[in-house]
Amino acid sequence: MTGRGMAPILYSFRRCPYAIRARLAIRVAGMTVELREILLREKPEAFLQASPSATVPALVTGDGTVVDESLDIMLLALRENDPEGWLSPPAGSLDTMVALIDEINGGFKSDLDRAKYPNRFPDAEPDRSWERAMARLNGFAPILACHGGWLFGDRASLADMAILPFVRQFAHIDRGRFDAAAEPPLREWLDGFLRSEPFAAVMEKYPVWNPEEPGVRFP
Ligand SMILES: N[C@@H](CCC(=O)N[C@@H](CS)C(=O)NCC(=O)O)C(=O)O
Repeated sequence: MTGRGMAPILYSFRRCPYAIRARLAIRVAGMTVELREILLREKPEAFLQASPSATVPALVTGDGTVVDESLDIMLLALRENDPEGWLSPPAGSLDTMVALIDEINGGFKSDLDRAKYPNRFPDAEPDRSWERAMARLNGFAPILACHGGWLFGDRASLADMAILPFVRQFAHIDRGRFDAAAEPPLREWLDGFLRSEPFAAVMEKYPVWNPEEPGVRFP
């Protein structure tokens, strides 16, 4: 538990797309946290005590409030400070962005998991799931082309930053297959993100947190 005035604690796992989106928002908002990198197969006791869902990311704020939904962490950080206007995109509203994020976290994520981890799902049809997920992403292509490369206007928004970590995870299942199937605006959207400074900054490698010591300062 942190005391009042102390930096919030972020339990994180580097490659987790939910944790990546939370770190992107924390960083752009200029928030500083104590990052505790954990292993999902060896969750530390302090994390299990803090997070009711036992999932990362989990943010423990200065007053001890626990936020264990990645989108809520993004909103908390950005409502504090949103210098790039992620919450107010040129061509959309917060409600339309959240609706799209929820939709992607539903059907698309379910197909992504079935394509990536078929052994975990006895009923999985990985190939069909892959094709369906790919088709869903290609559905973004005309919007990206029309908006100059982003989902809700000509600059990055909450929706782009919440969704791109999952596009990355999906593309990494088989990058060659993704590149062959992806419409150019989709590929450019992902590649631009992967090459970006914010992405590099949130993907820095940190040692696994030792519960005897403080975590590391992020960003
Ligand atoms: N509700 C969570 C879901 C996060 C989630 O599922 N994270 C995965 C890692 S990518 C996790 O912690 N899984 C628990 C586990 O593997 O034990 C959120 O959006 O933050």
